[in-house]
Amino acid sequence: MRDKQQVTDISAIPAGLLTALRQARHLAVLTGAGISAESGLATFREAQTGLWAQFRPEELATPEAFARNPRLVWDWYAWRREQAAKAEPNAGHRALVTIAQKVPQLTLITQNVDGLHERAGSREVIELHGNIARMKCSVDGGLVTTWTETDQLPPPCPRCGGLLRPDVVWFGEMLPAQALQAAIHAAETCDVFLSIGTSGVVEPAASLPRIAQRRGATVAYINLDVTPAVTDRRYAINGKAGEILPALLQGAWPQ
Ligand code: BV8
Repeated sequence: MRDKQQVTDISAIPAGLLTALRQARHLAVLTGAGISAESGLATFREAQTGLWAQFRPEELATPEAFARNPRLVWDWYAWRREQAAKAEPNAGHRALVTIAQKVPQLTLITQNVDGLHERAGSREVIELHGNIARMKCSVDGGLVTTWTETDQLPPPCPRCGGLLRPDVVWFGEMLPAQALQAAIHAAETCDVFLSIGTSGVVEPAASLPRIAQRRGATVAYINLDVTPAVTDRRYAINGKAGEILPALLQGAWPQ
């Protein structure tokens, strides 16, 4: 099986974490850009490439940037939409789909807007920051699925003529209340919390693992450069999500 070839040395996974996973009633997972890195999508921390190298994401992913230069922001998202559409889910995304079948309850929370978890087969994904493939009107806020292609970019909303924008949460904007509430509830009630491929900078998502830890859950950070501050029931595993997640799966639920 393709994914099996990517299983790294299972001994790298702490036994305590494998036991906690096997016994978990409710597993909560938070993912960041790192889980999509092996699908070829640049993370936020990496310098942007080509035309976009001159910009920092934090400068473009804001209402102010869109107000100042809607065409520039629209083109950036059009480029990212194209990248996401060309990308394929990787072994990390797929391992989470299988792990969801092994535990009584899995709540998958993502900061990513690339839609790769759903394309891998995950269901009921909590998209804290929206989805780059969806468009909404920047004036009435309603979703827009079809519009007349003209040379005017961003296109006008067919309802009110306002400029269309991606249905993502920009810096300084509130997260979708229902999604945030569901994510916080999962962090408060899970018995194991996995934080995967995120630098843990952006709030309020970054607080979720801490909420889980405060409630006594076992928490594991899986990241390329995670701080090794391991304490009781808090694990830090350095490595690629696309290799560690299949190893977790194999180690906790041996075939
Ligand atoms: C909010 C969608 C209430 C858009 C994103 C001043 C004014 C206003 C707000 C603030 C302020 N100061 C602070 C804030 C709060 C702000 C914030 O947190 N800012 C940060 C920069 C300090 N948050 C907000 O604004 C949020 N809203 O707070 O509302 C409010 C309202 C008004 C005023 C005050 C408060 C909204 C935040 C959502 C922003 N939108 N995305 C888009 O995508 O274009 S965030 C965006 O960046 C991503 O979605 C993601 O969440 C984040 C990037 O983080 P990561 O996913 O962690 O990615 P990153 O590249 O950082 O890290 C990747 C990691 O993976 C690395 O550690 C790497 O080592 C690792 N990795 C790499 N490869 C692999 C790997 N790991 C494993 N395997 C691999 N192969």
